[in-house]
Amino acid sequence: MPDPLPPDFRWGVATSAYQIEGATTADGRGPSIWDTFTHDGDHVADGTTGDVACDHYRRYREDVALLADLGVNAYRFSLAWPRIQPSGTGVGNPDGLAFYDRLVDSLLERGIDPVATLYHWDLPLTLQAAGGWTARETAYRFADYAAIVSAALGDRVRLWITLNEPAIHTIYGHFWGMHAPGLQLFDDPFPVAHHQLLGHGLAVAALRADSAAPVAIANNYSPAWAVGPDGERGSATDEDRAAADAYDAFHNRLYTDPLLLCRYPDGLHGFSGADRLAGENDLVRPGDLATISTWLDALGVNYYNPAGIGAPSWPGPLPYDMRLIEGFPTTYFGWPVVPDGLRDLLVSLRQRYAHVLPDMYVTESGCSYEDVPGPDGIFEDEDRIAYLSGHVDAVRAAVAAGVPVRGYFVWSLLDNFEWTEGFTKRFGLVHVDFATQRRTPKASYAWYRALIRA
Ligand code: IFM
Repeated sequence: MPDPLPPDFRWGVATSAYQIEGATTADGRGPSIWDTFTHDGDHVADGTTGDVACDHYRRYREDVALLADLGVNAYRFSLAWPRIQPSGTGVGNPDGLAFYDRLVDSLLERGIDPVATLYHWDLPLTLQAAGGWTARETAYRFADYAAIVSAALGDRVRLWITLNEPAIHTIYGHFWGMHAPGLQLFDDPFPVAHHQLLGHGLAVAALRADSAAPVAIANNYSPAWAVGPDGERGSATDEDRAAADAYDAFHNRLYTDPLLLCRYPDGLHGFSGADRLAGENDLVRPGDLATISTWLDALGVNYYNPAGIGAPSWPGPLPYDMRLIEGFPTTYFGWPVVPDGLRDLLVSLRQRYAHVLPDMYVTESGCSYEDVPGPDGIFEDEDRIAYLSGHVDAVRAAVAAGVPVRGYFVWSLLDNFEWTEGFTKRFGLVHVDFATQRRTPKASYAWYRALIRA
């Protein structure tokens, strides 16, 4: 059977600035919310920070060589906003911009398309002090930042991603408070969501002022599976299914319907504060939805696993309970491995947004495993190979079913700083010894290289 993937399919890997760069005070970089969050309190499992991480800021040439050897034709990275605007406003910091200039040029020299994400959660601290994403002003500051980046790199970046996973940033960072900035806005998390989406829409226009490259967003999609208390779909009740619909509205549709359908989704009535998304008011102002739904070139899909959802068992702030899904192998994170979930997700996005769905990219797909080296020092990460192989097959199946997927990005090139898990969860195709910064490609790296070559 012929391969359904187009010949110009983008095979890539993805990273983000705070997770790999380190050098958090170098060359005028200002502090971000993740710098203070990791330094204050005990938010991170192993007590670590991203101060050094993979030291990519200084070792980027070595990492670009790894990319070239891997054979990817695209590399998704993020820019640290506080490197570009150390206090979140004003002119661009030349030294910060120069780093990304060098990175982009070295990628292009190796024939690798730079795919640049503007925001992967590292808000400049001064903007947080002014309200962060709870404040409408932050959306406008984000557009200013996008304009600076586009003017500097817009001639060479091949695909822009505005935001990474606004759902996770809202829910983990501003609802449960386990991510920076550590807020618990149980009564009304929706301004955080709305202002990120507004910032996205404003940034799309700002990017296009200086760049002809297509623009996308990378959303986290976690398909909602109604399951019974035993973790089986077969034992789900109508109440569990209603809870799953609420989860889907809150986690998935909230960040896609406004972009592609120019409206907020149904199904949010069980969430405190959601009435503010219905109609125009001091939060959703006239013209906001038109801005948010500014025409998009591509939709980025970050997929890891479906979410098991049941009816709420306690009167908490959410109208659903998270439940374990039974019957599937799990990663070291405990996440169920469900490759077919990716195919089903891509097909369902195609169905829901049939007439408006732009090109799609799987902008993140990956897994953490323990990755113990063999006696020869080789990391035979067969679990990761099986995981990735299944997910690539799922993409092939979706494309064969007519879904316009144009690329697949493995999360991640390197083991890196996994937020509240610190360095305890490894997602890389390349092992990093964080004491020595030695990089050692794992068996999955060789597997991915062979796949791309084939
Ligand atoms: O490491 C994260 C990344 O920053 C965002 N998407 C999920 C990854 C794995 O948890």
